[in-house]
Amino acid sequence: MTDDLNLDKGGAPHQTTEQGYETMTTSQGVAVSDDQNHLKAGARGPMLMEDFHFREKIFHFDHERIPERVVHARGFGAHGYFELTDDCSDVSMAHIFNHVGEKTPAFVRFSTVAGNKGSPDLARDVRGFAVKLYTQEGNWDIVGNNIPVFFIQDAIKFPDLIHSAKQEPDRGFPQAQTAHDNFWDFASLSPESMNMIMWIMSDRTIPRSFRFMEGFGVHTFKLVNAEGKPTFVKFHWKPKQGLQSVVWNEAVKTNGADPDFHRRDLWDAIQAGDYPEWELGLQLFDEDFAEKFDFDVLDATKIIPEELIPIRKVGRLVLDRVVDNFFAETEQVAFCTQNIVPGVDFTDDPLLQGRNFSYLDTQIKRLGSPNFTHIPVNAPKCPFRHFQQDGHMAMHNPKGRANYEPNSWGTEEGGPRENPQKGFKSVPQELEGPKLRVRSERFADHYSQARQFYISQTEVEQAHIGQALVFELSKVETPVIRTRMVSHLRNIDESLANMVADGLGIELPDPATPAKAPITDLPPSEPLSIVKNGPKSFKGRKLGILVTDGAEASHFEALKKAVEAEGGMIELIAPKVGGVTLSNGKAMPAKQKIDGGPSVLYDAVALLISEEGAQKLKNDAPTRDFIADAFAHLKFIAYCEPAMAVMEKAGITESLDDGCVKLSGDKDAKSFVDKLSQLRMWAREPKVDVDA
Ligand code: HDE
Repeated sequence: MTDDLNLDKGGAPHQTTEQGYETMTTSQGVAVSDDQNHLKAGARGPMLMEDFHFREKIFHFDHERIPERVVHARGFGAHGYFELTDDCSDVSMAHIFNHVGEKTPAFVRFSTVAGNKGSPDLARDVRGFAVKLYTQEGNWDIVGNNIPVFFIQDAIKFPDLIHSAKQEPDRGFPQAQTAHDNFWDFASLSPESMNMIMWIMSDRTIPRSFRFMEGFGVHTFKLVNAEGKPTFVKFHWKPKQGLQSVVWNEAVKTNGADPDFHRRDLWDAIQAGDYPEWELGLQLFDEDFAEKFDFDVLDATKIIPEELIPIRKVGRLVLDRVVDNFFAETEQVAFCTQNIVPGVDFTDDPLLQGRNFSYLDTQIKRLGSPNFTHIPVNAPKCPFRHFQQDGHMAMHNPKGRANYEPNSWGTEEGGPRENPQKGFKSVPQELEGPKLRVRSERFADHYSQARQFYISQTEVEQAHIGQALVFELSKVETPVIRTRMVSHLRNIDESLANMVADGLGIELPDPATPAKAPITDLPPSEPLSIVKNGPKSFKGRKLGILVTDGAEASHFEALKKAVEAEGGMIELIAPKVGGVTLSNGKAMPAKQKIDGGPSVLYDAVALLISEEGAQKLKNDAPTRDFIADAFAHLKFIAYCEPAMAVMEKAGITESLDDGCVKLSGDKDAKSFVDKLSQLRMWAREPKVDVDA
């Protein structure tokens, strides 16, 4: 309850209970005497309607839910700030781009797209990356994703896309996944989605954490400087932590082990003071470049490779505060693409134009009133003044007589007026043309960039794309849809098409007929790969140490020291959550009991098991799974000699490789931790996966 609602705290006669608790009251402020029993006629009699406390409590509960977002329902938000590091007055007059070192408050909400509010975090899905910047000139929302392209080119197709991706309407499943007929039917009938299909089948859609993924504004926007000169821009958020994803089998198991894995990760990191940070990058270009570029810069299914337009890093976004209340902030935050400030402008991207309508409309439906801008998380932090009034739940109610203009009430009483000098102005633009429902010819090449994305990946990543396609299409029940999809892959990469056809056990179909030929061979682009843009250290990552009574204390100390020196964290997993006693008699509490802390929750693992511990655990299924999964998920594993007995039962001792480090001497822990920035032993993959 906020202080201003808790009126007259000091003077209220019923302020505290005899035990010193705050007194519970009704919403009207009347003290409650009994919150355990409703008012009845006799001890076993019926309820009396006059029980206003019961009625108020239950009616409020009945109304707790608001509609979840029609897309991006599951999300997690945090507060932080944006700080400009490079003056951008050459391209934008926005205050936020002109004051190096000034911190602008920000709220960021990460999300999945297709799943409902309660769906698991590790669904294979695009992640939303929506940023609200509370600038001194009004709120600016960059409502982006972790993928720089989109499925469709025109907003009119959005309801179809989303209907096809979400659960099928007759059966109400599957939840939070595209692995079903309707999605692949729509995608295979919409060749414009092919570039996006490559991106979503890559490991980008199974990020290890929100902290380890990029964000993109997707559309081309404009920046406008003080002379009114526009410059085209694409926005990029580059994580300082480096990129990292999980492998599919790990994602599936993480969803079972901890469906809140991503939100917990962000919460824990911020609470621990390990604030995630992204650099804001701008790709800036002019009309000339736009004219010469092979693709239309208004087409949101295309990127501009960083090799063509390098990224100018201009600022940093830091998330340093968790929310006080999930509903008030994360659930009620309302992002709108049309929220821009002077110095920023839209382009005619047909997807962006449609979004500018949709977001305001959806917030009114979801939050129930046009006064959603009065909710603290949505209200600007700069002064605001207008004549919009009344409506449900109006919180900011202007005083005085003037609620219209022009009026004769003078500057004191007459309220606000437009400001031609400082107000937002759209960049003047010549417009002409017939009224048409058409798609520009320049949007017609659907395959060249899909191919470019594919060939920019490492071999491992290419294999994952192939495997993801085989997995998803194997869930499709209608053979013609599978075949149609493979016919598109033939226009992207012949070896990929072969891999997928083989994985599905079907004949290679003829290539689909492209809307525009020929398909161009574009050069590979390094920033498109996750593996090539990984972290430089183990910072922000977690080593899970499976430990038993009697485990060698020196190994534990050495690992802890080496991991913490890298900025990483350790977490103990033990047979009992009460903890263990190490060889030196030191008692260590555990964070997890083994079956509640499977190895999927960690970036790397260590097995500090004593002889006695090994005897107890070697037939324990969760312990075996812990080890076998860590190995199968290509994780680095440190182990001590006695752990070998359990590792053998887990079936990994015959395949040990350089990613498995035995701890014997003093230096072993350090050399193990030195390897951890590689995150995975990719070379192991063919040994643990027949499809790799
Ligand atoms: Fe959204 N999108 N979208 N979208 N979108 C929504 O607004 C929409 C698109 C994105 O954390 C909705 O508040 C249309 C692209 C994010 O609260 C809705 C089109 C991109 C979020 C909506 C698109 C996005 C949304 C549902 C096609 C990446 C979550 C709830 C033209 C650049 C924001 C809501 C949050 C949410 C409409 C396409 C990102 C219905 C019509 C492209 C991150 O308004």
